[in-house]
Amino acid sequence: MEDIIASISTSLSVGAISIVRVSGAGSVDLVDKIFSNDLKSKQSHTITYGYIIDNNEKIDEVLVSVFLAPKTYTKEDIVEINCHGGYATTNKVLQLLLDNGARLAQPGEFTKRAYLNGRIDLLEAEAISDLINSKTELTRKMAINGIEKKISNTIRELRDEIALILSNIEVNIDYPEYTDEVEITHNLIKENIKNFRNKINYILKKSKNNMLIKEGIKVGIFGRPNVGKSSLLNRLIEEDKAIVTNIEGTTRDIVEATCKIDDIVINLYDTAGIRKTDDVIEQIGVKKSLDILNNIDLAIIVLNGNEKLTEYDKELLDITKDKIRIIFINKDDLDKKIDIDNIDNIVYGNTLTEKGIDKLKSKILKVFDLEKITDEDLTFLSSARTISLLNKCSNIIDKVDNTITQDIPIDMIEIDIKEIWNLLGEITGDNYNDELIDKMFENFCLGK
Ligand SMILES: Nc1nc2c(ncn2[C@@H]2O[C@H](COP(=O)(O)OP(=O)(O)OP(=O)(O)O)[C@@H](O)[C@H]2O)c(=O)[nH]1
Ligand SMILES: [Mg+2]
Repeated sequence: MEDIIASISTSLSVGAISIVRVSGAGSVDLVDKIFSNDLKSKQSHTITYGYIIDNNEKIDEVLVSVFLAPKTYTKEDIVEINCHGGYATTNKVLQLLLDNGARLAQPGEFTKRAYLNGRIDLLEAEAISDLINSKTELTRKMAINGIEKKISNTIRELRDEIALILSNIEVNIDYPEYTDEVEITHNLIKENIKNFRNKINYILKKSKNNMLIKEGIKVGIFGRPNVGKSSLLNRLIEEDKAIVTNIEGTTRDIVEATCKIDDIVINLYDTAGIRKTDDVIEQIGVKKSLDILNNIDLAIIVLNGNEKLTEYDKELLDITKDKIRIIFINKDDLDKKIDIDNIDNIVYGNTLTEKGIDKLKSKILKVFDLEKITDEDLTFLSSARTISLLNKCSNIIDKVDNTITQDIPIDMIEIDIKEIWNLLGEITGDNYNDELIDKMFENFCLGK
């Protein structure tokens, strides 16, 4: 039998109320030992008023909720003590529970039990953590969709489709003597795999977008010295954070800042102007700029519209040609001297009058297809763990689709299809290994 766990579920600070939560068979008896009133006779989902007592000393005046298994958060008996907020009282109540036989819960252990006891799946568990951590309306909506099983349902539907394909393959293998049957199922499997491939790639694209919404879009600002990178950062965040001067090489270290565009968090990185330099500090800055180029979702390349393209500009355009990027041609308040065409995603503007800044903001959302986000858009995966599993599924199904069009015997793809079934099961947590579960719940907050 599982032991009884206890933890402070509210954040430990001075406040009106703190909640200390206890879960496991025997929780009611345990709390009863330190409570002034009788708890054992209480019905499930009721609240009782009384005192927490330690050797006849009144510790706190509290309200105690009793929730009996199985209709509880963990599917076990749960008792919640609503005590007065603050360090001394809350810690004392917790200490008394530990002295009387409870064990201090690990981070996320209540939710882990909810999962292991079959009340929620791993996607719902992740959504609970996301809801607690959400900082915008969009991420809150996404998380509540997860708790409502919308994301789990999407993945389970995929898994059902794979099960159907698998059973058709097995029919095909088991009855090869019925050639008609083989022909029919072979075509059917081909068609099913095509549909599945389209669906999984659509879900993957939407999921990657959800991850951007959840984590924020990482945007690096690059360009040679003095083109106006720091000025642009300041305009985007509407604050004079980065130092701006007319001296080339002003920015040496990466300047990080955040802003929001339509409730989507944008993590900005202003970088040192890229050029060859003898200045050692600036050299390090230039190296950092190039390093960060590999760790961002979007590059904004700033060019000076008042000058002809230089070798450095051309080099930067070349090294970023395969990246998702927007070219911001700055200083269009001055005469236009730049000669650039045949390049996508150009925005003209200047940081003095802020012309083009709104256009740039819309473009940032547009390149990721995030201009109009519907409620349906927020019903996909959003964590690195699940997206990497879905990515694997997508790679396998691409391979299978290519194989099957070459009329290779159908049993050759059975192993691959089974692998997809397993991977989808890992996403929901229907398949799991202990190490993964331990790792996942470690990141939860205490008391959840
Ligand atoms: N006319 C005009 N001047 C600008 C504009 N944007 C920036 N500047 C000026 O250009 C100079 C350089 O601006 P910064 O923002 O420091 O340029 P930077 O690209 O960050 O430069 P480094 O940090 O040295 O790489 C400053 O004197 C700015 O006032 C603009 O849109 N129009
Ligand atoms: Mg700068």
